[in-house]
Amino acid sequence: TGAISRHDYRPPAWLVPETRLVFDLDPAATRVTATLSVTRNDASGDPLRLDGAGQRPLAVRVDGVAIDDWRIEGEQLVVPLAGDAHTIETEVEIAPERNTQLMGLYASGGILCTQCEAEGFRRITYFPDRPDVLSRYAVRMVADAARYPVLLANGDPVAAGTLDDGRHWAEWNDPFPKPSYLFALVAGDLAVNRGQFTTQSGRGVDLGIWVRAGDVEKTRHALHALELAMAWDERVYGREYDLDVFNIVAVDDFNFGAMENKGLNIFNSRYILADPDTATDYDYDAIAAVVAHEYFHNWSGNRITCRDWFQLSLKEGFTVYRDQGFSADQGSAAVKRIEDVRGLRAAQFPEDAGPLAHPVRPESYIEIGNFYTATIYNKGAELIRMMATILGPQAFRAATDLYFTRFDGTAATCEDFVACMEEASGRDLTQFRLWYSQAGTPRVAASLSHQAGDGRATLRLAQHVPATPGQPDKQPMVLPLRIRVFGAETGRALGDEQLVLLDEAASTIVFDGITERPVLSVNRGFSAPVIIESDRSAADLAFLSAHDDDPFARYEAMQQLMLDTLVATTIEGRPDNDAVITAVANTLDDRTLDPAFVAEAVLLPSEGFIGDQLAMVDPEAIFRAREGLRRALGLRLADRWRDAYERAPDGPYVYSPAAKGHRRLRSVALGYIAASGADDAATIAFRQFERADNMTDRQGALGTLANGYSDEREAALDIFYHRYAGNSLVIDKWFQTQALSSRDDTGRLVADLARHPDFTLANPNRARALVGAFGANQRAFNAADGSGYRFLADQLIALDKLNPQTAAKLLPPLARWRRFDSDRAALMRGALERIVATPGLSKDVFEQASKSLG
Ligand code: BAL
Ligand code: ZN
Repeated sequence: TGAISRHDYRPPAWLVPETRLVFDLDPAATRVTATLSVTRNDASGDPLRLDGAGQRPLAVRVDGVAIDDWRIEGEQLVVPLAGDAHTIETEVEIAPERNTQLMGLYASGGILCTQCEAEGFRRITYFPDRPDVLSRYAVRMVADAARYPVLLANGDPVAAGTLDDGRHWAEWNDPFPKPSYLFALVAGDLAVNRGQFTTQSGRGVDLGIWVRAGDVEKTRHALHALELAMAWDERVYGREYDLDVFNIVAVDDFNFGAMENKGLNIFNSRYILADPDTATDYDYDAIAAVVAHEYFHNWSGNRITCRDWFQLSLKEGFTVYRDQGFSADQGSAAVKRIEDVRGLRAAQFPEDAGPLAHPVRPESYIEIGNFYTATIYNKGAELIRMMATILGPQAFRAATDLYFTRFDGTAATCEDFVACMEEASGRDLTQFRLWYSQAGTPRVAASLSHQAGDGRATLRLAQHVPATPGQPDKQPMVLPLRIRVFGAETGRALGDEQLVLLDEAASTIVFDGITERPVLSVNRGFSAPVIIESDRSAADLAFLSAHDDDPFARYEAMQQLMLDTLVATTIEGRPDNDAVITAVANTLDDRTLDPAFVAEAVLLPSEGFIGDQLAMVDPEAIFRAREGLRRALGLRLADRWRDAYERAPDGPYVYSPAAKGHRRLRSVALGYIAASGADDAATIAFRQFERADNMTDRQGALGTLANGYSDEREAALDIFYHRYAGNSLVIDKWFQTQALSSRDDTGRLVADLARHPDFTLANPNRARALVGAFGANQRAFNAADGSGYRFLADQLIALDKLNPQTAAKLLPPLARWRRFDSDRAALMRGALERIVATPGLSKDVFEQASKSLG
């Protein structure tokens, strides 16, 4: 299969202390000359092996002399070398304009740019393309001055000039040794929004965000976020920026959200460009989070990188944890936590429960591009969060200081990070390490009983980690559970919150002085990424949703109440919605609550999350149950929704936590008004659509209309499309909104949209907006006739020929076949088998499809 195993790691036979690259840039034929100083790193006597992909060497020189005893093995250039230190020079020619994979050097809308993580650098030049080979780079770019007036690379600019033939050149040096995956260059006709940042030690840094000339106004939010992030990292982690310049470039065609190349971040334009007319509050938040994330990588990723790709979560999990902390500090920490947990449950829990489950530190891979997953990123962040909880803030900060100091300038491992946590805190994390090696979401049974006579309560906890592929038997993990008990009669807390470390299969905790019936609040703040199975009644959950002092726990109690109700309705078909309706009414009536919190708390769990609770997913029954509850809530609380809808203050758009919360609640209320079937719902939504001075309200209204069958729906989609023609990020929203629609005919409409002149698989954002969103539409995708599966397979096979990495990311919805009835399962397997049998399939898609078939 070509799988690579973690245990096969060997240090590199050769190091490359210095790298000089000369690029003669041209979209059709770019000449790359690479001069590497190489030094032997072991006693093996091995030849020098340089990774390549797709190119042939035009010349190979050793110490300035052309040689011809090199050979190609697989895709590697093998150069036999006597002695311990040499200079190797290679020349290759590549064609950026024909690079549809968007890995290596490619063209996006007339801009030449790079993406090298994980293994794109080998598509540019021959190099030991592995993260533990750190090199100092000097880069010279030569390009047509009119087409590519701006030339950027990593580090600091050192020289520039013009040539007689209409071309110009620029040289950049990066003084910090880095792995090849952090290499970047950009050449294009770009305009800049400049900023200045003074670091805590008083050094000035020139900031620049580079975009097409017409987009400069849309970079203000991103630049502001960058300045906030730089200050935050100094304040919270003591991390200061280290170069004289920090540049960000936005391009339209990008596989990831963004990339943390040293000193030259390259971004998917969707995570840079924003103004109120084209970007939602969600987009604004995401831009700030991603700008911060990439910036934070300068320390957690670049100054300290990964020894090998099995350690990917070392930088990604930690950096997500850091960006989550940053975002929490910009507004409501409680709402941020709710959003993050919702995301974890939407993406990571299903991954951990299916055939693509893998540990946070995987044991093997075929294509590393498939491991940029919710497990590596988001579960990885939860691991860091648990260690921070166990250590407490001071010891955690001491531990991160130790980590940054000790491993600066090196390629480190997850083990190195955990060892720093232990050393700085004096705690033994031996058992905690299982979180890195065991896949699967632990399930925790929690049951509280009351011995009224002796004023005691007994909490019984038991954990179970389900089997996952290749891991049939699991050990008990260390689960940090924040727990508190409340009195059902008085509503008061009965004692302080406790941090319980459940590290055995089962454990009992006794609470004394419990004089009234106790109600259990457990896993507060989602202190451990687990599934709680408790026997709490609907009444107790409703009680917690009104009385718990931990906002996350309040939200969670409401979610559990809704989930229990929806699961029962799905299975039995006889809804008993009263407890949910009362709890939602109480939440809407509590004017002390933050509207942003209320909006989250009253939202029903997604169809996907309901399905995850069931042994067998019945997408139609889930949809009916959920729509039934939405309608009941809409009808029974009709006045309250109208009140919540009207309550939001009017006035011009402001991006602030308070204004955001009002808009969010308004949009949720509109959804319930529509769900009630009210005659005027489409009129209200259309009025909001037309009058909105911002994309949040406009798209909120469009989403509500798109779920229905009104004339206003067609009018709004049409107006929206024409208003934003040519703005690809907004047209993505147009596609996505329709792909997520709950209409009965969404499958057919999506198939039509795939033939729309504006649809293209060549742009990853567009592919994700239609095909990716459709795969997340549980009911439409799982149509009983298999049309959704066929559609996804067709698109995926077509996309694989252009861009395997993005194609493979669309596959996971097909991996859920074991959870469905035998007819659907057979249809899904049929789609997977057709994919696997496709001639010329990439290893990216092969790995995902073959593992999914299991
Ligand atoms: N390193 C790939 C993009 C990111 O996680 O920042
Ligand atoms: Zn990252």
